[in-house]
Amino acid sequence: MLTHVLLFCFFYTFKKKSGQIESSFTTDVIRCKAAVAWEPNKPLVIEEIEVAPPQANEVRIKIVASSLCRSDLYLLREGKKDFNFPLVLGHEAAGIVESVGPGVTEFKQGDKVIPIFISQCRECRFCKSPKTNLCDNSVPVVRYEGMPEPDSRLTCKGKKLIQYMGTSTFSEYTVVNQNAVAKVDPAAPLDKVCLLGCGICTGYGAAVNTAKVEPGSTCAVFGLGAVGLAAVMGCKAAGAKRIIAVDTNPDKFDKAKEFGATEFVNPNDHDKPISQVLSDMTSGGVDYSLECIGNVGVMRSALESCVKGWGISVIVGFTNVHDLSTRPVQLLLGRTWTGSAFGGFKSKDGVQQMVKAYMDKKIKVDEFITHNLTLNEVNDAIELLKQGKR
Ligand code: CXF
Ligand code: ZN
Repeated sequence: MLTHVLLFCFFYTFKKKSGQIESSFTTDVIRCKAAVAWEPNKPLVIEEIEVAPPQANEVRIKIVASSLCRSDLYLLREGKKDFNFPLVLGHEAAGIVESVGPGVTEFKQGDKVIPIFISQCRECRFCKSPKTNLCDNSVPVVRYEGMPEPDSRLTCKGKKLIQYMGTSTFSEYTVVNQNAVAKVDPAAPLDKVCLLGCGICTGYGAAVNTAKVEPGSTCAVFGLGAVGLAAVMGCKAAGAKRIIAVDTNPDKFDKAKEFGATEFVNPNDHDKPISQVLSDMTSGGVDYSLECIGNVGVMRSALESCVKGWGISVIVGFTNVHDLSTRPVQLLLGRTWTGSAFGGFKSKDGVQQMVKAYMDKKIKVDEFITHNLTLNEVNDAIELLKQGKR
């Protein structure tokens, strides 16, 4: 069977050093294990690394559980273009605050937290607008011309390790800016809620916040990995009547049904373009479509599967290719083509809201987990995710 999300857990008990004061600053460097990507497209190497103490406004976190997201693999494959190496991947995790730097008031040692790749400083123009979650103080997730690499607290063999997405959770410890950390319910199981650090919020929020799916509507979700399943779950929560799950791997349909999909389409079973198939099924096109793969061809199909007049298509899957196309008439006829990162959730607020929803049993999380592995098995996790063929 296939893989939705892989989880590897570092189960440690967190112990306070005797005599340590809870919110004291530390000057200790921690030596611990991390999975280092020395170069693109090569297996990660488990190394002993040094994790510097948190500086002003930073939090050092003991990672308890981290899952693997497809964007990590994308970077490992395409990395050289966007980021230099070596780096430490991982941006979907949960842990416990080990120490805090000067200026940190929101967190103390022992707090359960989820690091996030988008910050929420609450002060910038973007944080102040209800229209976006794209805080201006987030680290660059991909590097464009002239953009500096994010600073890093991780080193190995005398080399700085780039902290991909500012998080680098494939490490026993990491350091993250306090604006990009959400405190979570002390009762939350970290080996489950780690999934709220990316995939589930990304897919669910894309349906609920970005598309703003309406009750009684018809939706199509393209790609049934973790993000797609979360999008299906979001469409269902928003009251969609029909949720059409689209994937070239029919093994994924049972799981999609569990999450709320009502119909299933494998593009390989049809001679017609998938947009035509969906248009025929829905008398002219779906109200909402969500592309959860990161493939520009599928993005176009998703848009063209929408009904004229009011159809909304959301780009959710990540790719950094430079061109995307459709016929302008598709938009002229009233379709909206949009997208979101982290499901449009203001990052800290969104994580807390989703952890609460999980604790209140309003959303599924456990059902996304297919494997439990250790950090030492990270390359097996990568292989398993690659085999989840799409
Ligand atoms: C991210 C990937 C990098 C750009 C923003 C969205 N999604 C997470 O996996
Ligand atoms: Zn991700």
